[in-house]
Amino acid sequence: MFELYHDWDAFCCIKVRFCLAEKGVPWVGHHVDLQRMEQLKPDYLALNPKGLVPLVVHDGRTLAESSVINEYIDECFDGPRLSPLAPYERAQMKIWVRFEEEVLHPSVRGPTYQLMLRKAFADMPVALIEERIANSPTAEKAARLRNASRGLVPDLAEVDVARSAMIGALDKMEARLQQSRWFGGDAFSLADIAIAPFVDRLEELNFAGMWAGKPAVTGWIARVKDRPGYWEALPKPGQRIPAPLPH
Ligand SMILES: N[C@@H](CCC(=O)N[C@@H](CS)C(=O)NCC(=O)O)C(=O)O
Repeated sequence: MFELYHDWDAFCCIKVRFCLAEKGVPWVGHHVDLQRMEQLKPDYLALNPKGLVPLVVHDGRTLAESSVINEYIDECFDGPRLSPLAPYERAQMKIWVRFEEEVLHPSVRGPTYQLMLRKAFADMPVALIEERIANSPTAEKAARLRNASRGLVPDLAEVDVARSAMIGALDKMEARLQQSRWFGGDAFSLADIAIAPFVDRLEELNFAGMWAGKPAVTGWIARVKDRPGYWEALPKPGQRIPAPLPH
């Protein structure tokens, strides 16, 4: 049995669900509601002391880190290969997965907290917020959550810094996709799976206009959206974080 601890509208969880859908792997889900800071409940921290989703339990063993999880899924299960065999293409795939980890996912974190989770946390009782934050494994996480749970006034400077990083990232993606149909080369791979949730989050943040004038990125997005697995991975109505605050 393949168990996934996840939240529906979390970047790294969409990434793992997209991989599972592409491979056709059945899974059982356990919802960890980030809008209620459930990643900081003691029973979840016992499974993943970092207090992050996703987390997998397979054959009784746990595994964290979405990119590692996706490689594991690709290797463990039948279904279409999601990693090129040719060494150079395989290396390219890894470079673009790393780009997602180092650039894309960090760039959405600020706006997600400032514009989306801030709104969600506004409905949480202060005592519950403090109870959860007290369990935070790092001071950085505690500070981020406390900042985002204090009122409905976002830190737009943080959003602007992120916006610049996103524009720079989309320029790099455009250059790569001018040369290559998919991020890893000729074939769809784990790199495309890793980067696809970035598109979804930008759409949720109402930043979709950022790829106007980027035909190669626009074409790649259309090809990703042609895949049923992408739609299977996305949250369904009612599973989304509320629409962002004005910005
Ligand atoms: N490098 C980790 C990052 C995991 C991560 O940051 N997960 C987010 C959701 S996409 C999370 O759990 N956020 C809750 C928090 O930071 O407290 C991975 O790829 O799995």
